[in-house]
Amino acid sequence: MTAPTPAPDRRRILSGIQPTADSFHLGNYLGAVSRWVPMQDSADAFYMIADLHAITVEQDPAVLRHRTRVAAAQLLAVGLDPAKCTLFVQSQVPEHAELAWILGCLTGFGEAGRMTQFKDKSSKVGAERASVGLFTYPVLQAADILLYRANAVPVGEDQRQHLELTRVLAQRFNARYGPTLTVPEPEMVKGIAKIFDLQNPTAKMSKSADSQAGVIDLLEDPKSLRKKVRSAVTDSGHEVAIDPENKPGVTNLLVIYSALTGRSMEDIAAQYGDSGYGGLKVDLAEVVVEWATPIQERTRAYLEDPAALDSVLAAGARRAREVAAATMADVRERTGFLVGTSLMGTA
Ligand code: ATP
Ligand code: LTN
Repeated sequence: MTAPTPAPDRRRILSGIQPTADSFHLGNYLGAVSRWVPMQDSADAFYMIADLHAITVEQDPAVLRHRTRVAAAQLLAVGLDPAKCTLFVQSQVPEHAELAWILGCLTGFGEAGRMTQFKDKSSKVGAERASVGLFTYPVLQAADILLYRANAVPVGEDQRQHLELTRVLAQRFNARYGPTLTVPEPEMVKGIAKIFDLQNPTAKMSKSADSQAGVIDLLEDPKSLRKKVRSAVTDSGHEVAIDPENKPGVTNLLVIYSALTGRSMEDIAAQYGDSGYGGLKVDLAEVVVEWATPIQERTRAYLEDPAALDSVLAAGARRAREVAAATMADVRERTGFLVGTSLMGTA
């Protein structure tokens, strides 16, 4: 397999997703991974399966290994092309953990404690059961980004605070040790659709929702997909219209319909008009099944040959390590560690 050869003037981007579910859901797809596909043509793109982040909460090793492969298979199935981008698994690049340690030593305790994702997640499990890894999660995320000297990080609004910390840590490192790390631009991907739960259309679709009845999984069987879409909670009245305030359920269905077909929401709303919600739901169910089916088939095909899948990931890790190792060589030297091949073994 040929490694992607980036043009020297192409900007570098990095993004990641955790392998923490048996399938991506529609929110992950529309809000994150589907956006990655066109960017592999316009940027030198690094896409990472964040398995180190996945162990910040309780986990099962066999499940993690399986989910890591399922995540990779889905990413390839939705259109990531290893000839165009670098797709890799975080733990296969040991430099992530090493840089995270160094950055952790530059992070204030209070600074880390102000991260809202940590506050949310630790309050769910309780302070005693929340791990130090969960606390330093954003520092590891900063390492992910800074190792590759990424210029931009395409993520949704929910990651803004982590990106801001990344910028602060890069600036702090550079101020203390000399210019070394690239400060990434806080590029929130505009218009990233926030997809809401089909049963509770004011809450975001999430794998950690109490009930999965309103969560559409990419790898779900067609019968269940149809049932979930057809039984989506809609609003009072019967007119199909774009109205996030008063008709959040119907509007969410229009957002999904539009995103999966490329048709405008206005056009779809006009088609169904006052013929009631039923027709919209029946048709959207078919749109969802048609979207999921080919991706499921490709995902299954990748999973049938784990050795081939692993070798795609190994090639991605080799390419990622080349870049990461170069950054770490600079970082080690700047930080004041003894450097030189005789001391570093064969790495
Ligand atoms: P949790 O809610 O348990 O934290 P999640 O289901 O939101 O998990 P993440 O792994 O946190 O999934 O998110 C992966 C990516 O998918 C992130 O970039 C996030 O912005 C995006 N994403 C998640 N849910 C949605 C959603 N409902 N709409 C749009 N984007 C989403
Ligand atoms: N925290 C991110 C996943 C993630 C990431 C990254 C995203 C880990 N490392 C580096 C962008 C860049 C999430 O939960 N969406």
